[in-house]
Parts: sequence; structure tokens; C-alpha cells
Amino acid sequence: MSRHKFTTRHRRLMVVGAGATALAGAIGLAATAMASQSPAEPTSWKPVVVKVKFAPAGEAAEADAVTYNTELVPEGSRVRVKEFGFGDATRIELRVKDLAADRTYGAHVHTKPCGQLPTDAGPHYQNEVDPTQPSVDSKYANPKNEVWLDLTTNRDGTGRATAGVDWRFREGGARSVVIHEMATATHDGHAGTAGARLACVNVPFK
Ligand SMILES: [Cu+2]
Repeated sequence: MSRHKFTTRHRRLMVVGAGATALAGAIGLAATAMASQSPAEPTSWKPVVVKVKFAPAGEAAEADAVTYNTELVPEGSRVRVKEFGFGDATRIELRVKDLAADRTYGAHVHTKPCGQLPTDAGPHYQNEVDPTQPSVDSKYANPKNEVWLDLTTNRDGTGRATAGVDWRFREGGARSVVIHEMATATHDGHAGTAGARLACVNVPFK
């Protein structure tokens, strides 16, 4: 994302240097639109931040984060989720600590709070909701219409992911982040699937 932004700005500078043409105007507008989504701009509201440890699934009624697979997401391992809003855009960050080392996990924003059962978190949040559920059509199940936060841990079991979308959540429509067994598939018929649900964290997304 930052590389793209640099390129856009760079190009704008070059074009402006070459003279004020219609092209310069168009590219300048694009650059301004991107800048308004930049994390450097002040957010219009306080970021949502959740920083908790994974508890056993049996404690779902009280805990803010639960694990359904203590081998891959150990009890006491840590998770942090942040949500920032920039105008009509949203940026979400996921960070985990003390998970299994050197391993890729899928992760997404889901519609319902975590519960004792992995399925309690409901389906993925979709900006444009697929009329066919469960949604495995890549037209809807893709990282522009959903929030995908796949990550790969390092040898210490730490991992981090960020996602940016050009829309905001519907109020109360996004309640959790679910960590899955494997990287998220992108092909039709399986798009958005990422294997078993290993863990879940409640996030009061705005
Ligand atoms: Cu998911």
C-alpha cells in the first residue's frame, strides 16, 4: 500500500513538474483521495483497541478472547486488535503473541461475538452481503469486501497483519476476529475459507 502511495505521489510530482495538464489534475485528485485514507491523518474518532489473552472456550461467557485449539493457539497467548477510521475508510490491525512458531494462520472479521462453539462467531462480515450463504463466491468473499487478516508467525510465535478497506462497518454488524487453521482460499467455491476456527476475540468494531 505504501509503495503504491509513493508511486502515485512521485508520479504526480513528475507530472506537475512537466506542466499543468488535464492528466496532472486527474492524478492529483487520485493522490488526494489516497492521502485522505492515509494513517498519517488524524482519525475522526478514538481507535478501537482490544488487547487480551486467550482463555479456554469454556470461559466464553466472561472472556474477551477464547481458544478452541490450545495446541495452535495456547491458553494465555496474546492478541491485540485495533480499528482506525479515516473518513469512509477503515484500517484494522491484528497482532498475536505466543502462538505456534513459523506458521500461517487465516483470520477475518466475523459478524457475531465469540462463544463456546467456534461457529458462534457467525459468518464473515461482508460490505456487500452475498445473497447465497455460506458465501464462497469470490465476487463477495474477497479481501475488498471482507476483512482478511492472515498472518505468519515468526520463530517466537509473534505475527501481525493489517487490512484496509474503503468502507466502514455497519453499526453492530462486526463483533469479532476469528483465527483459522490455514491461509484464506481465494478460488471460487472455496473463497474465504481457511480451515477450522482455532480462536476468537471479541471486538466492538465501530
Ligand atoms: Cu473467518
